[in-house]
Amino acid sequence: IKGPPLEVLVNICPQPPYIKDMQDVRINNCIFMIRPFKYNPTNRSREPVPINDNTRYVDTWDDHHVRMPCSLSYISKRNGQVRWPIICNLLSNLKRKCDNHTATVEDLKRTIENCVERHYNMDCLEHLINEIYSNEQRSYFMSNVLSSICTLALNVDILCSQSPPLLRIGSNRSVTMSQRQAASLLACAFFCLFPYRTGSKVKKEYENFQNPNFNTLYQRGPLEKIEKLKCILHYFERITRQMPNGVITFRRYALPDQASPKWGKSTKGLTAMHLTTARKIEDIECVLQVDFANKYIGGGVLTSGCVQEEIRFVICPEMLVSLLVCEVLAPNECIYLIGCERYSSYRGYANTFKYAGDYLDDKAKDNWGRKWSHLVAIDATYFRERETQYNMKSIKRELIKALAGFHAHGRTASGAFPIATGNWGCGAFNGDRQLKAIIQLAAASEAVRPLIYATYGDKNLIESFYPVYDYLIGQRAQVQHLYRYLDQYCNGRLRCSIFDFILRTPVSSLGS
Ligand code: AR6
Repeated sequence: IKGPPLEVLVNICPQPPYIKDMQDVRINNCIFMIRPFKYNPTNRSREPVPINDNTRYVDTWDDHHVRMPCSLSYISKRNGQVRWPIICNLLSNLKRKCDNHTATVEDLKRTIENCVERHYNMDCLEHLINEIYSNEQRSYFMSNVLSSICTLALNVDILCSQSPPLLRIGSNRSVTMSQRQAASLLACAFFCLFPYRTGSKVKKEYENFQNPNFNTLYQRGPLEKIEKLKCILHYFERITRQMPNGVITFRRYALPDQASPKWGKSTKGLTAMHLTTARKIEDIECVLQVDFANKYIGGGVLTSGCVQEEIRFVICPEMLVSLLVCEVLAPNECIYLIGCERYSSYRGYANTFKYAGDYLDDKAKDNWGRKWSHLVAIDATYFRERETQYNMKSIKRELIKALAGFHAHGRTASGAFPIATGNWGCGAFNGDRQLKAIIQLAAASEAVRPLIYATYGDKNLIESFYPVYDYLIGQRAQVQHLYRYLDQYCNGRLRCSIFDFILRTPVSSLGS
């Protein structure tokens, strides 16, 4: 296959993109849970500190912040008492048993149920620890690891020092926290402590949010759930051995109406593109990687889903914090997950997915201390009937969604590092691979960003896409022409693929 070699494109931006120092970011919409921090590669052990580390926990019990289990406003409906001292008591008891090497899975289950005052099925958790783990693994987990998870949850008020903001629809906000803060939030999710997010108790304000608590992951289900749980428990094991000291950011972005291009008039030329079958998106470095997302970020990661998004979130569990803070995505919105570390290796996919041991993530860090890992969550449309994707209303929706995700932020070229995507919307969401390829090529060209297209083993797609790209480049096609191809293809709904339609229709015959 012709085309520029992958390595050349990837090395367009070998350094993490330049970003302003934290104290220079004076935008209200950037919320920091840590004090201004500057990463210094010669002092790698320095760790960011919580924003209010000298004061007591600053609680905000409202519908723009995560309602935290440590809030004094969190009251038991059963007895009218503040819940946090009761939870602390339960977790401290469990921790004591862990430290004495006497804690059992039964103790863990009882602690969770008492903390949340409800009964859960936790067959999957029990099966993994009691039946699958070796004696050595079980005793290490039930003593060292579980004890540390208790400590992290018990100290969430000190470590986080304030309630994280919710990233609500249209808010264009970001939240930046240390990996340690993320770990303490995930420890609370491990014990299912976040209030009003589960089952019949979901508050109206959380209707459009995921449930970040792990109760559904513990519930009995297909075998791959156990493998996902192995990845998440492995994360806790890793951070118990050594707490990572970096920073992560979740950023919500809505493409403004005025930034939506007139696709049919855009004179932007086609972007540079490279196709690869062998590499997975997460293995392509120094790019903006695409998460084939659900509008509820994370999709089925804590239930039974096990495709691209879910796998990514379990091998990089800090991404699960997004379930806690992100409201459902609107059609013109995306979420960036920056700096999340990868902890697990895996093999297989969907029902063959398997945890495959530790993964050491040695990516460079930017000046905020975030790993050079940029993921953008964009949710394609689910087409129950495949036919419904061939109309311009659907296509415009997908173009806007892709452009929101691909949009280059900042004026410098370093904000426009390449995008690594692939069969977005074409697995669980039933899209047409060729149609999505043209849509994503149009959006990346409009955003003026190089494209690396990972076809995930689909050689046919590579062999058919490259000649189409070559044909278009040869005719100096622009974004407007891709748009017209899409329009005429859908209107004619010819009995051929869009690639065949393009190859038999010269750009000059498209009209204006
Ligand atoms: N790298 C590159 N390509 C991949 C990878 C990878 N690591 N993994 C899968 N593919 P899918 P969707 C290819 O079904 O259709 C989730 O539940 C592979 O060809 O994950 O957008 C979300 O939460 C696969 O068939 O994405 C949503 O609910 C194709 O990408 C929903 O699925 C599509 O992957 C999104 O479904």
